[in-house]
Amino acid sequence: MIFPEDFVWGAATASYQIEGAVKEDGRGQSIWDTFSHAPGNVANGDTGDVACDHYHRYQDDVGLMRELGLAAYRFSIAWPRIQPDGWGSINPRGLAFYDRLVDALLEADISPYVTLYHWDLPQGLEERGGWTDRDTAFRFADYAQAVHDKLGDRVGDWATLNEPWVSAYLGYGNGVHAPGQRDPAAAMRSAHHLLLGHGLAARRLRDGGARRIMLVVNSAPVLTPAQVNDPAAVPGEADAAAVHRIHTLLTRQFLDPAVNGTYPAEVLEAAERNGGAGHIKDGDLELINAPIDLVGVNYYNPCVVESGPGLPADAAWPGSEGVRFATADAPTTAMGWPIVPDGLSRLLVRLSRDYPRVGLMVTENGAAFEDVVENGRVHDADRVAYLNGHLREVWRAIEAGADLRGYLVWSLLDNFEWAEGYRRRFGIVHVDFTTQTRVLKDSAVWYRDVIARNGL
Ligand code: NCW
Repeated sequence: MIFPEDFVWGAATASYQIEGAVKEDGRGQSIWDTFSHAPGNVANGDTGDVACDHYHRYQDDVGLMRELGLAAYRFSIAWPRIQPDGWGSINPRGLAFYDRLVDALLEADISPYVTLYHWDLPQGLEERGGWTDRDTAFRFADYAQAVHDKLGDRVGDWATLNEPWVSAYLGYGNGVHAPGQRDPAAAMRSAHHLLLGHGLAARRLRDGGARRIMLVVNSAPVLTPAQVNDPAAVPGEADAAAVHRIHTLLTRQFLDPAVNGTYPAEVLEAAERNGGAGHIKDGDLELINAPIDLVGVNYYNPCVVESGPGLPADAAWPGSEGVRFATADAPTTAMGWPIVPDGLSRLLVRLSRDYPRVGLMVTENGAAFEDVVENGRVHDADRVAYLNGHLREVWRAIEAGADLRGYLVWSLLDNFEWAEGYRRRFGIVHVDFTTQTRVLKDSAVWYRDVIARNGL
């Protein structure tokens, strides 16, 4: 299986998950500093204070990327390094770090893919309401422009937000992520303000001459339990309605406004039932609908649902009344996430058909497993099998006509896995968090060969 000649191979990380150095060079506090330091929020009380110490070791880490032959590296910028409180003057020492990183990547012939927001909101903005407050969207656009002004001469590929569904619904809905609020109305408001921030920022990036702009979503095929193992299974009417509803809340809620400038009726209805839709102002959809080039797809597993008559909405899913979240009959990763590789091809083909105006890129795919270091090696056969299985499906999706430009593995390094702390390892490179030693896992060596061959 050989991939198209210009197919982009790479890896991804995020600032709070790898950088550490949380008090250095004028960095302000983020909601994840606050959240991880409050007892009970993160497994083992882990925090991102040190993480992979990438802030100090970025040159060695770029060396690893070069060794693997990556063509692209997707990283995120920590907003509180650039504007410690989230607004006002720019902190040049914070920007300088990313300036050095970009130069090191270009020197290694690796294209930088910059994500502007991967969940580390400045705490100062959270104190003014965070994403529940409309003003945050405008502050985000200012920040995006400041970063583009500095890096835009060397960075062509820009992502505004990573997984706005997660920011809104885990951050403000079920409280599993920072800032830990549990309020469906706040979550729905946040989702809209995240979208508004995306649109406003996308326009500033475009005006500044950005080459490619994308929005990254945690999309997934929504399937009944029967459809997981049998793509041809036809659900009954009630189950089909549950599937449609969750697909709308997970994917259409974000891509319909961003790509087509419309909100699905079900989303507006859900907002009406959860605090009202007054936060959606006239003209917002036009702003959100700023032209983008690509949708970034982070895929890990399908979302499995069926009809659940009389069930209340799940805390992370306002509007999901009458839906039961089910389990897939499939093996799972260490996160407990089911492994369903052909979910990826089903998803990509559908998104390409539903949103023909944009290209697609797999901006994250990968898995956590219980890795063991033996004589300085990590034989992560399960991760190799996961990646191999999913890459086959990427190839199948391209064959089926999906407009897919590249694939980025999550993640380059083992890192701070949010509420799971350091106990869940997604890296293709093992990190010993006591010594900061990096070791290529078997999956990294395997991936290097895939890249070199441009295929499987
Ligand atoms: S937790 C999560 N992740 C992992 C994280 O390390 C990365 O930063 C994220 O972009 C791996 O990839 C993403 N995502 C949250 C998934 C929540 C799924 C909730 C159900 C939706 C169907």
